[in-house]
Formats: sequence, C-alpha cells, structure tokens
Amino acid sequence: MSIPTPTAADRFSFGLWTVNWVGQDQFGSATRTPFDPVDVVYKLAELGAWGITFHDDDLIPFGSSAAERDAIVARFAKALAATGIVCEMVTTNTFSHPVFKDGAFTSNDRRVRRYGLRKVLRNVDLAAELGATTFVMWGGREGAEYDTSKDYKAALDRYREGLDTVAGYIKAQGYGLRIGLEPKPNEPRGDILLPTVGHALAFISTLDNGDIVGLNPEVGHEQMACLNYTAGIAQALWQGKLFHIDLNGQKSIKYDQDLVFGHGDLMSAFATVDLLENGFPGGGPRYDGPRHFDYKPSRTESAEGVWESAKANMKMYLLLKERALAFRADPEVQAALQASKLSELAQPTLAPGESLEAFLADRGAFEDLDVDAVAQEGFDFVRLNQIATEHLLGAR
Ligand code: GLT
Ligand code: MN
Ligand code: MN
Repeated sequence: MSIPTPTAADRFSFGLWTVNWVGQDQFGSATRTPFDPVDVVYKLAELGAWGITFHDDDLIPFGSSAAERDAIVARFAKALAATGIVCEMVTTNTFSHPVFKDGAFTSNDRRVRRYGLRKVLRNVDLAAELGATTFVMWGGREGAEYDTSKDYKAALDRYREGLDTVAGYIKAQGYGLRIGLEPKPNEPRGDILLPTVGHALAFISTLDNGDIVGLNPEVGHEQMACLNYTAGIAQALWQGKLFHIDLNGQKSIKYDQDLVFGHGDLMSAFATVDLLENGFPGGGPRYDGPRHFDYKPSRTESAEGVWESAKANMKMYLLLKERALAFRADPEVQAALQASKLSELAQPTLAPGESLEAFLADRGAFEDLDVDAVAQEGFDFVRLNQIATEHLLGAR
C-alpha cells in the first residue's frame, strides 16, 4: 500500500498554534522555538495543506499597538495570497493572559467579562477581514475548581449572554461567519462549562441567535470524557450543527494529549473518517467542512520533526480514507450489512399512515410475537466489525 500525497483538494488545515507549540508543559520549559507565521503558511502550502487557523494572540502578540497589528496582519494576508492558503477559521485566546484565570464570558469579575467580550468582538472583525467562515470558541477557562466558587445558573446566563452578543454582532455586521463551540470536560480548569458535545448542543438550543452557533468537536476532548467521538459528531451532524472539526489523537482518559490523528484510538479514527467520507450508511446530512488538525507535535521532536508530525496527520487521514472507501466498496461488506440489518434501522417503526389505534391493535407486534424466537437471532455485528478491522489493517 503506497502512502497518498495530500493536495489542496483534501482541504486539510492546521492551527498556527499546533506547529508553533514550543513544548512548554507543566514540568519543563520549551524544547523548540516558534516559526515565523509567514514561514508556517509557506511550509503548509509546500506540504499540500489547504488552510490555516489561528488565535488572535498566535499571530499578533498580546498588547501590540494598532500599527503593529495592521503590519502583522498585512504581512500574513500577503503570504496567504501568495500561497493560496485559506484562512478558514479564526479563534480568540481568552485563556492565556492571567486576567482570564476565572474565565472570560463567565468570570465572576464583570470587568473581565466586558474585556473578554471586547477582545472576542475585535477578533470577529479580523476573522471577517481575512475571509474566515468559522469562528471557534473554546472556553477552556470557563469553569471552576470548586463548586462553591461558581453560581452555575448565573455562569450559564452570562455564557448565553456573551454568545448571543457575539452571534448578534456577526449578523448585524453581515459577516459570513458561523460560531463553532468547542467542548472539553476539564483542563485547564478542574471542570469546564459545556463539557461535551451533548451539553453544548443543549445549550445552543437556548440561544436567541443559535441558528449561527454550532459545534467544533475535538477528538481528544470527547475521549477524555470517555465518550465516542464518532457518535458525538454524528449527533451534531444529525442536528445540523457540525460546523467544524478538530482532529487529533488521544489514548483514553488522561490529560489532553493532542497526538497526531490516528495515533490514539485508531479504530475510532477509522470510524470517524468513514463517517466524514462516506456519510451515514443510509444517507443523510454530510460534513463538507475543512479537515482541521488540532494536535501538538510532541515535546521530543525537533523543528524537522514538527513538519514530519504535520505530514503524519494528513497521511493518517488519507490512509484511513482509502481504507474506509475500500470497506464500503467490498461486496462482502454489503452482504454483512444486510445480515446486520442496518438498512432495516432506516425503516420507520410505524408503517406509513399507521394510526396509533391500528398499531395498538396489531397483535403481530406484541401479543402474537414469538419474543423468544426473535431473541435467538443474532445480528452478526462481530463479523462486520472484523471485516472492517481487516480493511483497516490492509488485509483486504
Ligand atoms: C487550545 C485548545 C484547543 C482549542 C484551541 C482553540 S486552543 O489549544 O487546546 O483544543 O481548539 O481555542
Ligand atoms: Mn486538545
Ligand atoms: Mn481543539
């Protein structure tokens, strides 16, 4: 099996903060120095990526003057134009500066909330200026270590107020942006508000401007909560809310590893790519957004190793895509899917036009059903999954 080469048509994008992570962690200082953002744009283009994303502070150092800011943005925009790299998403850093230690939109300190909201709105303007279509909001500091320290009702009210203000601003300005909320269960806060895809989806339904608010789920964040990423994005897709994705790798419930995509739970990554590339087996809404990587090149890697790890994300995706397409095209898989009754699940439980009275009168559905005989039948799910695994391993 040869290793496919990425092209712009694959729509791979990378956060500027990913390849520019210098390896500083809780226990040790930086092991690398960051690249010039303009060099990152050129390098990504050379590697076959299509897009780039960034936090305001990744590109424009916190505290820059207006003139410095303009010069930095102009230089960056020039690199985008020269390479064709698309700035598809922009996000705001409301977690690094000490002022955000108790969050931005949900800080107990109202001055911090007003400051955070201004920082975000200013960045919405920049996102629109650079032609981004998604504005991600990861509220890593919106949370608490101690339940006694937060009025959760008030915090959710303020979170809603902040998001409705940002979404209302986007609409009022006529910007072509949609907001992608990024759930995470914990880290850096002990507990983070909107910890999972499910919490975020429920929260969005309470917003006045929720029509332009959806999700940017990250593989590792769901897996840190012991949840199934593919099932999570599937529900977001089903609800028309999968606006963006953060692909990476995670090995079980522990700190946020941000490994290369597929270097964590490989079988789960296969299922994710299968859903993204092949859609639901019975049809339905499809994800057509960027394949965005949010990983951290391990602290052990050199500058060259950073680019090898960036390439690894794209290789893993393309290899998994090839395997997922082969899986779906295999006639034996079609037969196995039949045996597993997948298409029957797409059939409504009630017959077309069947009234509740008719259903209650259907003795075949209940009184006369040989429940024990039905219970004896198997679904052959293991065989189906074994074939999938054989495809994943390149054995078919
Ligand atoms: C931060 C976090 C990521 C988010 C980024 C967007 S910042 O690196 O760990 O998961 O996607 O704010
Ligand atoms: Mn992460
Ligand atoms: Mn992320």
